[in-house]
Amino acid sequence: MKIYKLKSGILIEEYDSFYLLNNGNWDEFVNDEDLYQKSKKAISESQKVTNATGLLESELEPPVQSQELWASGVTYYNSSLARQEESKKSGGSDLYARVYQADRPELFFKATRHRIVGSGDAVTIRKDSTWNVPEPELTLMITSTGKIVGYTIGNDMSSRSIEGENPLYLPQAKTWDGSASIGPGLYLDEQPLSANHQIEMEILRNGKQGFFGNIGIDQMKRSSEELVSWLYRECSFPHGCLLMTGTGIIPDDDFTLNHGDEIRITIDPIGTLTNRVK
Ligand code: DO4
Ligand code: MG
Repeated sequence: MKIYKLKSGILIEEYDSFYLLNNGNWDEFVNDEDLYQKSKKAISESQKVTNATGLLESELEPPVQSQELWASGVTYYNSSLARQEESKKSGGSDLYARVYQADRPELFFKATRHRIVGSGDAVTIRKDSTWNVPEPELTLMITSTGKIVGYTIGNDMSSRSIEGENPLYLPQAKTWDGSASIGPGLYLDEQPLSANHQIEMEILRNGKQGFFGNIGIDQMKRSSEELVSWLYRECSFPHGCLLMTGTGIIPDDDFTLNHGDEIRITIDPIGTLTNRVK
């Protein structure tokens, strides 16, 4: 089952049928340990709609309201290697090798709703950055009690030139207006998402494939539950929280995003997150 945040309410998808919960409040709705059952029940109180494609095209918003978006770093071997290489000149290489092995993961604050865009919207690149990449990441919806109740797709847009200059520039390499994209909706199931799924990313440049990469979620060094338990150690999240789980797809060093590129990230069964670079 999937739920989508629309301007006019919440759209629920089950077995290719769509139901609109008018005026559903996102914060109240999603911060629920039984979100799957609650959404199933909400179908009976909703209107069945036949114009779901039109609604999703004109009204879709990212699946976030008052939740903070956090991100995990260096959770895949590829990410650790790429960052060690990138930070050689700054003398920071060793930090990335160590955090990959350490008990405590790298977790950083990414954005609030204001800096997040949804599927179909444009992401941005910083004007003061020369090396820019998308980072396709499985993203968790977690309740205020710390339970993972849904999954979405995230793009942790990153400036590798700023990050490589000095690891202390991480907040500037990661956070600016339009630096995060999540969506299209939340995937809900009774069971946790199996690690057998693949994350795929395709980048279209002038209509042609400019990059393709994929990775199995089972290549992640840490479990989602482990990342959540560290994040919730000393932070409370009254409305729940979203957490990106890190990237394992790293384009070659000579690749940088261009204005006009289209980024498509797919995780079956969650869907596809599509963004143009403004
Ligand atoms: O420390 C750098 C950020 C790492 C990151 O965002 C990732 O591995 O996905
Ligand atoms: Mg990342």
